[in-house]
Amino acid sequence: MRTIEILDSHTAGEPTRLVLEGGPDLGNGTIAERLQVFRRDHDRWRSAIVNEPRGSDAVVGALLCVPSDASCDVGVIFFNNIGYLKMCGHGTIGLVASLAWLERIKPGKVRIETTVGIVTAELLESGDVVVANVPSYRARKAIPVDVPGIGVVRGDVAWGGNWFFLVEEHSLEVRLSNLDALTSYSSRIQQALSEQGIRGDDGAEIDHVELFAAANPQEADSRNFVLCPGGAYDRSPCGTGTSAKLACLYEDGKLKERQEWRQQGILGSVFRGSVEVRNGRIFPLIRGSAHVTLRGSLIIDENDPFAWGIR
Ligand code: PYC
Repeated sequence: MRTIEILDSHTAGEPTRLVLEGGPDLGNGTIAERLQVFRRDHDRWRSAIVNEPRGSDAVVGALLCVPSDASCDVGVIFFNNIGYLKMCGHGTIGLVASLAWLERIKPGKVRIETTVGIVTAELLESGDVVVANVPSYRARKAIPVDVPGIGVVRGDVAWGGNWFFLVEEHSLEVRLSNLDALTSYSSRIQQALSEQGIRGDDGAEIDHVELFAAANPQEADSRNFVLCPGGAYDRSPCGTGTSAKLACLYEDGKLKERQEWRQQGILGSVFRGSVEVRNGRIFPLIRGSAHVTLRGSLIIDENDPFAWGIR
């Protein structure tokens, strides 16, 4: 019998399950190296933590780690129903809000070692969290992809800590009641990108698809739907997706440095974003809030046929 100590939260509706204790032993390498160990030797832990019967396709796991970089306060590895996320914006907001809830941190800055570099977050007195993400950029603009059953769809390939295909022009209504159509459309785009070898700069799969629509200007500057790897949609406006969007807007001259951009997600919740430019690199800032929903222990009983999750 094993127990895993967890703290659940949601950020703008999107769940994060923070693993505090009892997770797999990944050694003392860098967080990027520990991710390789997690994937190679302990993947069943990922499934046990986020998948049914204890979780759901929407849950993003965040394994809290001792950082290898002495300048950092914590390390984290993000994962989901089918694999590992390179970075996660909503999950970082959830992590910081959870550490605050546990009284492990006070308002101020937190340096976080992630698998794609160091991310700084600031816990504000209000409880909001501002994530200073990894540098983000657009790799290719208006790439056509021939999607079976749909036709040619054009989108930008951009990095915001994960790889995204950002689509402005499509025929779908971006609202919650249209979820099935949005999911099917985005899944077909994702599959076509993969089959046609359209990839991120480092040859990595473009595993997130983001569709945009106009928002009510009193609420936001844009509305999105984001399909995550594994088929679940992001309940939040997606921190890394908003970062990719901010980089594209800045590169198009549609957003100035430090100008606020309000990105609304499919549930109506909003992240406030902006960019800072240093040495020609675009650093997105994403502001949001998270709420703790559950503290508990997951129990892994080897006699349980679904002890390691339903995969
Ligand atoms: O907020 O970056 C994010 C994210 C990625 C996948 C789910 N949420």
